[in-house]
Amino acid sequence: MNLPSSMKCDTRLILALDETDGAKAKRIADEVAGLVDAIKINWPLVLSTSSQTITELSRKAPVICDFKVADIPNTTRLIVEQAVAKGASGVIVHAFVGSDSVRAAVEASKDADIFVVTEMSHPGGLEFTQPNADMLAKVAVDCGAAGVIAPATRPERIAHIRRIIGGLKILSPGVGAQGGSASDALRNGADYIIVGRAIYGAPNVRKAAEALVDEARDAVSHK
Ligand code: NUP
Repeated sequence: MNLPSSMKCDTRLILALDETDGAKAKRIADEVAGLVDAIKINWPLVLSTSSQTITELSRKAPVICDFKVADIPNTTRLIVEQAVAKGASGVIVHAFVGSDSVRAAVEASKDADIFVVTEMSHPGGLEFTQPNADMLAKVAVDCGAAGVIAPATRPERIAHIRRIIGGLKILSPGVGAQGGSASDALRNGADYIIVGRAIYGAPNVRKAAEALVDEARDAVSHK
């Protein structure tokens, strides 16, 4: 069993840095560093630069690797070990592959956090992930994950998943470009909002992040 997440929870904002221009990605990370609790990176940035980006960004903010690992336990362990060795504070994994793989991720993560995808935020998330979200959330609990990913596009589903996972963290993507609202996600039980295009695609990146931090602060104080 892992210890509870040690991720800071100051602004409740996690930047999804899916910018594929490496230099631009670093500039954006510098601009928002003090405004985010973590930076989440995904395959687009890692593939367009290198895994060294994990290390470089981890000097600016805690890095969550959204690798959505979905593999046998041994391969899962190897991926999580490599991400953590590069400086990741968290790794996102799928649970539909089975609890043995999620358990392998948690064991390999040491002090880092494992976050399990439950219901996905896009329309296709209704096809397979929504009907199985309860089971996926339960795997997160049973395997000692630090938290789950749940959709800001369907805030009522965040509240539902909260009832299954108790005190685990909820990280919620889908705010902005996918149509979800930061306030609704947080009021329905998300601990963090994950926001990508609405920040890195904004004309003024810092202002966009600040507006979300303000909205999050209000939402949490009026919960
Ligand atoms: O269900 C999920 N939805 C989702 O958008 C699970 C995710 N991990 N994500 C990720 O969150 C997605 O891959 C992207 O990196 C980010 C959302 O970005 P944006 O829609 O705010 O630009």
